[in-house]
Amino acid sequence: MTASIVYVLDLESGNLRSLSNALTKLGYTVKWLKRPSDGLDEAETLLFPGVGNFGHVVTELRNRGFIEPLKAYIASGRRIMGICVGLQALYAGSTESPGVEGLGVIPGTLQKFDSSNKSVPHIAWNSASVLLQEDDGLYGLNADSKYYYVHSYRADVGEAQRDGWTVAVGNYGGEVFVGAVCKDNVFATQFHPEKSGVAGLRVLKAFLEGRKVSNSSAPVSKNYHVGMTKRVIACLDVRANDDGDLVVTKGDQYDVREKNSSGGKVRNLGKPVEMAEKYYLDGADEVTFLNITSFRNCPLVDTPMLEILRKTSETVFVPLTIGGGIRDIVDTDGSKVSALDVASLYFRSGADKVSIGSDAVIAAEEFYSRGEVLSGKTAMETISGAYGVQAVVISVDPKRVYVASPSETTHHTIKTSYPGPSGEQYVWYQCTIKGGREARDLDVRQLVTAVEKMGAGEILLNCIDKDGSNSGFDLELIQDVKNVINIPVIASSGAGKPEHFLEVFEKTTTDAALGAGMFHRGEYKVVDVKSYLSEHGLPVRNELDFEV
Ligand code: 1PR
Repeated sequence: MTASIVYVLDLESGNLRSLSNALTKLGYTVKWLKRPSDGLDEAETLLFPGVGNFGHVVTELRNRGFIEPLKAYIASGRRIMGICVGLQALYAGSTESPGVEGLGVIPGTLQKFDSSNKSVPHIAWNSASVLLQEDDGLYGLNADSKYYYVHSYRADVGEAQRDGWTVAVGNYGGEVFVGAVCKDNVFATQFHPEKSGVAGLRVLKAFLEGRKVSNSSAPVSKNYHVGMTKRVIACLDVRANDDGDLVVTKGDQYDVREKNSSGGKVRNLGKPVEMAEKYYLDGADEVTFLNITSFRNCPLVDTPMLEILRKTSETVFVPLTIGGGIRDIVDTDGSKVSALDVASLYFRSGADKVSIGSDAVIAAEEFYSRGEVLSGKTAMETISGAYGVQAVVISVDPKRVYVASPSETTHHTIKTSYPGPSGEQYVWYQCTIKGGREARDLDVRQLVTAVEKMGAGEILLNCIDKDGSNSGFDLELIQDVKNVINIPVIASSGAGKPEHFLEVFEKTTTDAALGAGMFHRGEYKVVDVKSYLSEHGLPVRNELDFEV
C-alpha cells in the first residue's frame, strides 16, 4: 500500500465524483470499496461519504456486508472519516428511520431540525467551531470558515461530548448541532468538505495527512460568527447557439435572442465550464446550470451537458445543480428512460442537485386532479426517495397576471404595490412550462405546496416578468412563497446590482439569491455582492484564498 491511496466506501448513491475530484486535486488515488472484499483489509485511511436517508444508507451497508467489518476496522484503530450521512451512520440511530440501528460508534440518536422557525433541510454555509479549545484545532477546521451543509437531521452535541468526543458545532436558527466530531481514529463531518471550497479541501487534506492538530488552522478569532450565511448563487442558462456550440446565454423575459441587426441570433455570453470556474473563484456559494432548451431534445443524447458537468466538477468545489429535461423520456432508440435514471446520470457526472421545471408543474396538476394523493411515481418522489430531498430542486417559472379584484380568479392573489397596466391592484402568479412558452391553470402557491409534499427539497423561484430586467427581485412573490412552505427558497430573476441582493435578504426571508445576467455581462462580480452584503452586516462566506 502506498500512502497516497485513499479507500472510499461506494454505496452507489449521490455525487461521488466531486469527492473523487477533490481527492485527485489533493494528490490522492481513490480505491472504491463497493464491498468489504474490494480491499477493506488493506485500508489504512477510509472515507465514508453518504447522502440521503439514514435508513437507506445503513441498510445498504448491511446488504453489502459492511456492518461487522466496518466495526472491526474502527476497533483496530485504523483511520476513518464519515461525511454527511457517513457521520450520521456512526451514531446509534436517527428518528428519520425508527428501528434502524446505526453503527453505534458515537452515542445518541439524530433528531429532525425544528421547522417552525426556519427552512428544513438546512442547506447553508455554516460554521464548525471546535468547542473546548484545549484541543487546539481539529483537522484544519477553522472557526472563521464556513462549510457547506445539507441535512434535515442533526446530531446532539452533549451526549457525544460526555462520551469524550471532541465536537465542532454549528448553529441553525437557535439549534446547535454537530458540525464535526472526533475521537481517536474516528473523525466525521456533517458538512461536505468536497463541496466547501478551499475551507473544506483543507479539512480533507489535514485528515488525509493525519494532522489532527494543526497550528496554522487552529481557530484564530474570538469574534467569529457561529451560524449560517445567506447563499449567493451564480446561474448559467445554457443552450446550443446557431452554430451548434453550447453557450451561456441570457436575455430578458426568457427571450435569449439578440434584438439588433445581428439577425436575432442566440446571445453568446461565454463558455459554460470557464464561466463556472470563474464564478467559483469569485466566491459563488453554488453554481447552477439550466439547460434551457432541453424540452426539445433528449437529455441522454445531450452528452455535451454531461461533459460540462464532469469538467466543471474537476475545478469547482461548491455545489452544482443541473436543470433541464429531468423527466421520464423515450430515448432515441425507443427505450424508456425514467427521470430517476436521467437524474442518476447527472449525479454520476458531478451534480449535487437536479432542478425540475416543466415536469413538476404537470405532476402538481395531476396531484390535485387525484385529490391531493401521491402517486409515488413522479420524478420528485423517485429521485428524492433514492437521493434525498436535498437533491431535488424545483425551478418555478411564473408570470404575473393582473386582476382588479381577487374575485376575478380562483387563484391565490396578492395585493401588489406594482399595479397592472390598467391600474389593477391584484396579481396572481401563473405557472408556465417549456421555458415560459405555455401557461397553465395553476398558481405558484398551488405548485410549491404540492411539490413540497412530493419530495422537493428546495425551490428556485424565478419570475418571467423580472427576468433580465436588472430591476431587483420580485419581493412580493418571494415572501408569499416563503410564507407557505418550509423548504428553502432561492430568489431568482431581476438581480442587477449588489443592492438588490441586500434588499431581498433584508425584506424577505429567502434562504439564497441568484444572479445571472449581471455576472455574465461583467457588470459586477460575485465578490462585489459578497463584499456589499458583508459591509452591511449580513454574514456571508468570504473565503477567497484558494491555496489549499
Ligand atoms: O422545464 O425541467 O426542462 O427545465 C428547463 C429550465 O430552463 C427551467 O428551469 C427554466 O427556468 C429554464 N429556462 C427555460 N427557458 C429559459 C429561458 O430563459 N428562455 N431560463 C429558461 C430561465 C432562469 C434563471 C435566470 C434568472 C436570473 N432562467 O435562472 O437565469 O431569471 O436572470 P437575471 O439575474 O439575469 O435576471 P425543464
